[in-house]
Amino acid sequence: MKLNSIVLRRMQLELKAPFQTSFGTQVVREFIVVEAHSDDETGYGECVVTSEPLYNEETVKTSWHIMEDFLIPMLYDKETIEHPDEVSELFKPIRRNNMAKAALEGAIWDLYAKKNKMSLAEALGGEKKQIEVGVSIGIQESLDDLLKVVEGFVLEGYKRIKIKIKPGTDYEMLAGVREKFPNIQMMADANSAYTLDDIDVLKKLDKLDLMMIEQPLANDDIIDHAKLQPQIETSVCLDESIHSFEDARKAIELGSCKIINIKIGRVGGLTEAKKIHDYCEFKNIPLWCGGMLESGIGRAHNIAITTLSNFVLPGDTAGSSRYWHEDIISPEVVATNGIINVPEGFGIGYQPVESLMDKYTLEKKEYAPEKVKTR
Ligand code: OSB
Ligand code: MG
Repeated sequence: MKLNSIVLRRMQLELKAPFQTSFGTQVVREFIVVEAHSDDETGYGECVVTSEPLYNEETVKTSWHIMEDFLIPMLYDKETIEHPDEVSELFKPIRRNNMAKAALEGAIWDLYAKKNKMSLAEALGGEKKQIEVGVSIGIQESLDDLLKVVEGFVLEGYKRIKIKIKPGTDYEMLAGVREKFPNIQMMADANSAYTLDDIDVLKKLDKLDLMMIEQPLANDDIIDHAKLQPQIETSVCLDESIHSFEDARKAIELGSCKIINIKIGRVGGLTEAKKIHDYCEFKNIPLWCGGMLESGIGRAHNIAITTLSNFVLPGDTAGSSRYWHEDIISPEVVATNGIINVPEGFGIGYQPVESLMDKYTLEKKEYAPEKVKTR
């Protein structure tokens, strides 16, 4: 594959409703779209980074800088790319900055699949034709509000709900939902808001028949999680703590979790995600695909990776309408009864709509191998 140019677009979509987690509230979603142009095809990737460094250390500005000044020149250093697995090798000298790396790699994966007339799912080795998804619900003002939101998604057909918690907004809220929805598949996500000193409340959650608790302890921890897991019945799932295959291997060896949530951006791309997938399958660690409030482009990548066999738990990749008044792809992602049909077209299988892309673009810059054009 020969790249003619790479285009970065800083974009912004307004969320239908503010999304509150233990680390902050998102009202609008600012992100970056990557276009990888060859002679005949364009591959699309999404940088799932946020405006502020609250989920991880990257921001929209830092990831643009890392792509512009380091990663894009590295891509052009190579005469041609035969397979997208080469991209993560190329990027290896650059430490971390995983969301920046994943965005460029994702665009190359899409381009590769299109050139080879395969769906991205097929190119990754995924076989599922349908995937199961749930919905992630932010922290609400009151139990009444929470019950209304949950009921709305249940009526839309979602079978699995994840509820964000933080100290003070945890047991009572979850117990209230459990009472009204005795049979629903329910789980909680703390986004690192607790410490081992909170063991009493974490133990109390065992009464609620949760599928799992996601990232209860520090974002950079695997030691305390290994101390916590044997003390509670609920499965611990790691999100923030897992940035690589090596992180996954160490967490599993230590017994820090029984489940892992994979986010393509957090682990630096689809190649690394696949590597973690294969290892977790071998180790009998169930996986699911996490979300970062993606636009349709990132959403399509999530759907593709979820077709791999060890993504056995419903993920956070809900339909477009759960997030946006209008998405930037055609068709939009639709979840019916918590099921998404995997698209069969080449590459990501959804077409970014040029006019909608432009409508939500705040800034656009083209990087050609020889010259750089700016709008
Ligand atoms: O922890 O999974 C998380 C959104 C932004 C940052 C972190 C997280 C989330 C979600 C939403 O839970 C998942 C989604 O619906 O895309
Ligand atoms: Mg999470």
